[in-house]
Amino acid sequence: MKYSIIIPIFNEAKNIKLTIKRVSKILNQKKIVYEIIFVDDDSTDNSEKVYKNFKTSKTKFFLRKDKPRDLSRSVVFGFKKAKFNNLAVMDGDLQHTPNDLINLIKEFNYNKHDIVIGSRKMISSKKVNLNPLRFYISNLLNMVTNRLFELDLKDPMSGFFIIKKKIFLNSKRKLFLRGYKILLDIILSSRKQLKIKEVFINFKSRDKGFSKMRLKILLQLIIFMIVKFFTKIK
Ligand SMILES: Nc1nc2c(ncn2[C@@H]2O[C@H](COP(=O)(O)OP(=O)(O)OP(=O)(O)O)[C@@H](O)[C@H]2O)c(=O)[nH]1
Ligand SMILES: [Mg+2]
Repeated sequence: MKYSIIIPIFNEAKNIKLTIKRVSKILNQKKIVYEIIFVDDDSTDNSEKVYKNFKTSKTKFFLRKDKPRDLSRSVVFGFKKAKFNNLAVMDGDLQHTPNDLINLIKEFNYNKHDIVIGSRKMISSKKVNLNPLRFYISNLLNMVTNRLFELDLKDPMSGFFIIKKKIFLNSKRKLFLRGYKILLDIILSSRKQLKIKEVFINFKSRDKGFSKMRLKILLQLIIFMIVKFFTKIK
């Protein structure tokens, strides 16, 4: 199977080189047919210049100029540019490891899932490299999400997943399209019952660059959940 790997970035100049090198290396080793698509939300740190120094024949870079910048919209922008039918999404700050990408791909290749999620083991804040406050808020949100939407997912907020393009296309019209939770948005907007598999991943701490997580994103998520709850389609 062939994969389009979508990597949304905002001010990740310090991580682009290693991301291209590490992800490409393992995909080449495993003889996977792929393209890597960076969607840059008009970064202010020379990301595009850095990209040009390290690009390969299998990488692409798209600048998204729409304002305000938005992670979900960037991912969807990347989906629309993808040439393959299997869409993988991962962070561009090396928190998602190339080894885990291979594990997700293996699971996606050999079993007929609509979505495979790279899930963080949310058992202690240290294990998932989150500060205690973010860890507890994440856990609480996961619990509320599962309850509200009758799901049973360990990490419905993950930014690391693989999805069939047709599942995305199926949900497209109903997407909320704001904030960080594009995976949950797609799951809640899908018109069919989805076959979802979770694979545990190692979530590394961010070495370089800055987190873009803000209070605004949490508020967007709460509004998203309220809207989705009142427009539930199942
Ligand atoms: N295109 C685009 N990418 C974004 C935006 N916000 C974040 N990103 C990228 O999305 C990925 C995840 O964002 P992070 O800020 O690392 O979020 P996080 O991993 O939850 O937070 P940390 O653990 O603190 O790193 C990274 O590759 C970011 O560069 C955005 O508004 N637009
Ligand atoms: Mg990060």
